[in-house]
Amino acid sequence: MTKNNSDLSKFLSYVLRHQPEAIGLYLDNNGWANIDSLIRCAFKAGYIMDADLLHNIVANSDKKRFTISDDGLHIRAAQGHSTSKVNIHYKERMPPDILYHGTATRFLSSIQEQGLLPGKRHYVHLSSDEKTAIHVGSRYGVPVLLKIKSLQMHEHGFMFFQADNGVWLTTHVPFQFIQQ
Ligand code: HQG
Repeated sequence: MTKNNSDLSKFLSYVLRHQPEAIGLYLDNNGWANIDSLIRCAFKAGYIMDADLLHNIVANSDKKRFTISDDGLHIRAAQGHSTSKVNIHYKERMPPDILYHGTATRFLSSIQEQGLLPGKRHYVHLSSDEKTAIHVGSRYGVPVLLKIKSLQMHEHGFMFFQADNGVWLTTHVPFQFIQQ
């Protein structure tokens, strides 16, 4: 079956964020894969792409999920990792007053008890716009928008990072910093 760009993008998310070993791909500590190696490993797994197609997928990713290195030789997922092979050194940044997190109503009671936790991923993902957050939440059920008092968290010593694509990351949001 031929794979379209959306299939290839999902495949890239899978190997660059979660299971590089599924295709024998090496990711360095900062999440970078050599593009030639990726093309070779993908081919063996039945995903046919060349460097041009890869660049095309990266350029057209709605959420700018992937980054190509300045020298053009490497690619990585901007955020969303769960693999223990990767520990990206993100830039620490001062967050805006409020950031948003979209979740599903069925998670609310647990979030009330534990705050926001990263789950399988390395970080809790936050966005600066409401629309993106609602869309993210709708993947898991009836969406609900949470407003996070991010600047206040920062003033309390919580660290915030920003991925290449602008997504905000932090390790835990205690419930007290979610606006009621
Ligand atoms: C929820 C997508 C119960 C959390 C998006 C979320 C994002 C809790 C789910 C990126 C909880 C985890 C990440 C708690 C958090 N109890 N549930 N204490 N704390 N949750 O997929 O944020 O399209 O790992 O609210 O755009 O949904 O893939 O995280 O609903 O940037 O490129 O547990 O993935 O990007 O789900 O999404 P996820 P997320 P892509």
